[in-house]
Amino acid sequence: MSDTIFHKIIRREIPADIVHEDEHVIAFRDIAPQAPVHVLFVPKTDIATLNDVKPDQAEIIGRLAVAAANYAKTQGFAEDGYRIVMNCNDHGGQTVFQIHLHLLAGAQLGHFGT
Ligand code: IU
Repeated sequence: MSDTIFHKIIRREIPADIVHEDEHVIAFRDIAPQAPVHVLFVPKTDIATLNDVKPDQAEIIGRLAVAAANYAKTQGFAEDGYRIVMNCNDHGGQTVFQIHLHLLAGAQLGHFGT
Protein backbone atom coordinates (compact mmCIF):
# COMPACT_ATOMS: atom_id res chain seq x y z
CA MET A 1 0.00 0.00 0.00
CA SER A 2 1.18 3.55 -0.73
CA ASP A 3 1.89 5.91 2.09
CA THR A 4 0.00 9.16 1.71
CA ILE A 5 -1.70 10.82 4.66
CA PHE A 6 -4.97 9.25 3.46
CA HIS A 7 -3.48 5.77 3.61
CA LYS A 8 -2.46 6.50 7.20
CA ILE A 9 -6.08 7.52 7.92
CA ILE A 10 -7.36 4.31 6.28
CA ARG A 11 -4.95 2.29 8.46
CA ARG A 12 -6.03 4.32 11.53
CA GLU A 13 -2.43 5.45 12.10
CA ILE A 14 -3.57 9.06 12.33
CA PRO A 15 -6.95 10.34 13.46
CA ALA A 16 -9.63 11.79 11.22
CA ASP A 17 -13.27 12.73 11.65
CA ILE A 18 -14.64 9.71 9.77
CA VAL A 19 -18.27 10.03 8.68
CA HIS A 20 -18.62 6.90 6.52
CA GLU A 21 -16.77 3.68 5.90
CA ASP A 22 -17.58 0.56 3.93
CA GLU A 23 -15.62 -2.22 2.24
CA HIS A 24 -14.41 0.06 -0.57
CA VAL A 25 -14.63 3.67 0.60
CA ILE A 26 -13.75 5.81 3.60
CA ALA A 27 -15.03 9.37 4.06
CA PHE A 28 -13.87 12.00 6.54
CA ARG A 29 -14.14 15.73 7.08
CA ASP A 30 -11.52 17.87 5.35
CA ILE A 31 -9.20 19.52 7.89
CA ALA A 32 -9.35 22.82 5.99
CA PRO A 33 -13.00 23.06 4.94
CA GLN A 34 -13.83 25.21 1.91
CA ALA A 35 -17.59 25.09 2.59
CA PRO A 36 -19.81 24.47 5.64
CA VAL A 37 -19.78 20.78 4.67
CA HIS A 38 -16.53 19.50 3.17
CA VAL A 39 -16.04 15.74 3.20
CA LEU A 40 -13.47 13.67 1.30
CA PHE A 41 -14.44 10.27 -0.17
CA VAL A 42 -11.39 8.07 -0.63
CA PRO A 43 -11.14 4.56 -2.10
CA LYS A 44 -9.30 1.92 -0.11
CA THR A 45 -7.69 0.75 -3.37
CA ASP A 46 -4.35 2.39 -4.14
CA ILE A 47 -4.85 4.90 -7.00
CA ALA A 48 -2.68 8.02 -7.12
CA THR A 49 -4.59 10.18 -9.61
CA LEU A 50 -7.61 9.98 -11.90
CA ASN A 51 -5.11 9.33 -14.73
CA ASP A 52 -4.15 6.07 -13.04
CA VAL A 53 -7.65 4.53 -12.91
CA LYS A 54 -7.50 1.34 -14.96
CA PRO A 55 -10.57 0.21 -16.93
CA ASP A 56 -11.23 -2.59 -14.47
CA GLN A 57 -11.14 -0.07 -11.60
CA ALA A 58 -13.72 2.29 -13.11
CA GLU A 59 -16.43 1.19 -10.72
CA ILE A 60 -14.60 2.78 -7.79
CA ILE A 61 -15.36 6.24 -9.21
CA GLY A 62 -19.04 5.35 -9.12
CA ARG A 63 -18.70 4.04 -5.58
CA LEU A 64 -17.20 7.35 -4.44
CA ALA A 65 -19.98 9.34 -6.13
CA VAL A 66 -22.77 7.13 -4.77
CA ALA A 67 -21.28 7.24 -1.26
CA ALA A 68 -21.21 11.05 -1.50
CA ALA A 69 -24.83 11.21 -2.71
CA ASN A 70 -25.95 8.83 0.04
CA TYR A 71 -24.19 10.99 2.61
CA ALA A 72 -25.97 14.07 1.25
CA LYS A 73 -29.31 12.25 1.50
CA THR A 74 -28.76 10.99 5.03
CA GLN A 75 -27.56 14.43 6.18
CA GLY A 76 -30.58 16.11 4.60
CA PHE A 77 -28.94 18.45 2.10
CA ALA A 78 -29.34 16.40 -1.09
CA GLU A 79 -32.33 18.44 -2.25
CA ASP A 80 -30.61 21.77 -1.59
CA GLY A 81 -27.66 20.42 -3.53
CA TYR A 82 -23.93 20.06 -3.36
CA ARG A 83 -20.80 19.88 -5.51
CA ILE A 84 -18.38 17.02 -6.03
CA VAL A 85 -14.87 17.71 -7.33
CA MET A 86 -11.80 15.60 -8.06
CA ASN A 87 -8.52 17.45 -8.56
CA CYS A 88 -5.85 15.91 -10.79
CA ASN A 89 -2.15 16.71 -10.70
CA ASP A 90 -0.56 20.14 -10.57
CA HIS A 91 -2.93 22.26 -12.63
CA GLY A 92 -5.91 20.64 -10.94
CA GLY A 93 -4.51 21.52 -7.54
CA GLN A 94 -4.05 17.95 -6.32
CA THR A 95 -1.90 17.80 -3.18
CA VAL A 96 -2.57 14.29 -1.86
CA PHE A 97 -1.79 11.52 -4.32
CA GLN A 98 -4.49 9.04 -3.43
CA ILE A 99 -7.62 9.87 -5.42
CA HIS A 100 -10.45 11.48 -3.48
CA LEU A 101 -13.75 13.13 -4.22
CA HIS A 102 -14.47 16.42 -2.47
CA LEU A 103 -18.09 16.87 -1.38
CA LEU A 104 -18.87 20.55 -0.79
CA ALA A 105 -22.22 21.72 0.52
CA GLY A 106 -24.12 23.81 3.03
CA ALA A 107 -24.09 27.12 1.15
CA GLN A 108 -24.67 28.55 -2.31
CA LEU A 109 -21.35 27.81 -4.01
CA GLY A 110 -19.81 30.08 -6.64
CA HIS A 111 -20.32 29.34 -10.32
CA PHE A 112 -17.51 28.15 -12.56
CA GLY A 113 -16.76 29.91 -15.84
CA THR A 114 -19.05 32.91 -15.46
P1 IU B 1 -6.48 17.91 -3.08
O1 IU B 1 -7.62 17.68 -4.06
O2 IU B 1 -5.40 16.86 -3.18
O3 IU B 1 -5.95 19.30 -3.10
O4 IU B 1 -7.16 17.77 -1.66
C1 IU B 1 -6.49 17.38 -0.51
C2 IU B 1 -7.38 17.76 0.63
O5 IU B 1 -6.98 17.04 1.76
C3 IU B 1 -7.31 19.25 1.00
O6 IU B 1 -8.59 19.84 0.91
C4 IU B 1 -6.78 19.22 2.44
O7 IU B 1 -7.35 20.22 3.26
C5 IU B 1 -7.18 17.83 2.89
N1 IU B 1 -6.39 17.26 3.95
C6 IU B 1 -7.03 16.67 5.03
O8 IU B 1 -8.24 16.66 5.12
N2 IU B 1 -6.26 16.11 6.02
C7 IU B 1 -4.91 16.12 5.97
O9 IU B 1 -4.26 15.61 6.88
C8 IU B 1 -4.28 16.73 4.81
C9 IU B 1 -5.04 17.26 3.84
I1 IU B 1 -2.20 16.79 4.66
